[in-house]
Amino acid sequence: MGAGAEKVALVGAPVAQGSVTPGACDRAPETVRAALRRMGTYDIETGRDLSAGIRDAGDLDVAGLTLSDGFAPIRESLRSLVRSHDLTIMLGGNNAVTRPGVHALDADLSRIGLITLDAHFDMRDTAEGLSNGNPVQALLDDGMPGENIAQIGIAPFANAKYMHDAARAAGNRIYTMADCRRRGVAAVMTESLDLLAERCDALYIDFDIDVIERGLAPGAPGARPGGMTTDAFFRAARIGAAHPKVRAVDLTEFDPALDVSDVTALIAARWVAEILAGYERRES
Ligand SMILES: [Mn+2]
Repeated sequence: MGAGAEKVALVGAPVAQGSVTPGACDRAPETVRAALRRMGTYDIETGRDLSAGIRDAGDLDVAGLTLSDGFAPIRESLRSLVRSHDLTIMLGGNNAVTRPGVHALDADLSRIGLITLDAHFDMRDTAEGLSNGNPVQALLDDGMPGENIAQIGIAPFANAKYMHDAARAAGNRIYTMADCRRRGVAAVMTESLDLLAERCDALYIDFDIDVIERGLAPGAPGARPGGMTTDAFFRAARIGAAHPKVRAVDLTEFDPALDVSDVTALIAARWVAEILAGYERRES
């Protein structure tokens, strides 16, 4: 996409190990890059061409590693990108990449905020081992305060009660999909950013693509009917990336092997464009 100063970094984290349902999320970065080549740069909403350059740092060499062994390499690589860029975009990979991604912002998690757009709490019991089903629980175990976490788009009949109880007990701010529909995703996103920015020095946003309505995102194996519209997902991306405290974002759980007619690949590519458009709002 656009040329210019490289204030935004992009990196692939092709992690498929540790998925509760095995799949091919490790193919997402290459698939999203191919879809990005089909995207224009002119944003008719703003009348501007995207001008922020992206430094593509390639893919991390983590595909063959367990989640435990991949933790430090992802954290360290992300950390160096975060230090040298205003905003770093990580393409998963499954949702397990979010834990090392958050750690990359600061060793002290007490001043880091996390917003998830996800149908799931991702709070499966970590005693059963790390998986793409428990990065949020793992972060709480790591010492992240629940008050620093906002979870947007949680779906009914897709999470166990013990996860809901644990999220509430930890102090996570929870917005169900019904909350999103009633209030609008944009309002919920803005409220989450404002609340977390008050308590935190830097913010991380995890966009699990399974928050989107399943009928609209066939390449999201965890998606369910009744999910977020694609339009709302894009709007949330643009609003999130515009916030100056947001230092890293990820897109997870896209399995290209399940995609139909490149629908989900094109959602992921448009998400990258929306992140850039949001980032450019910071400067104007
Ligand atoms: Mn997830």
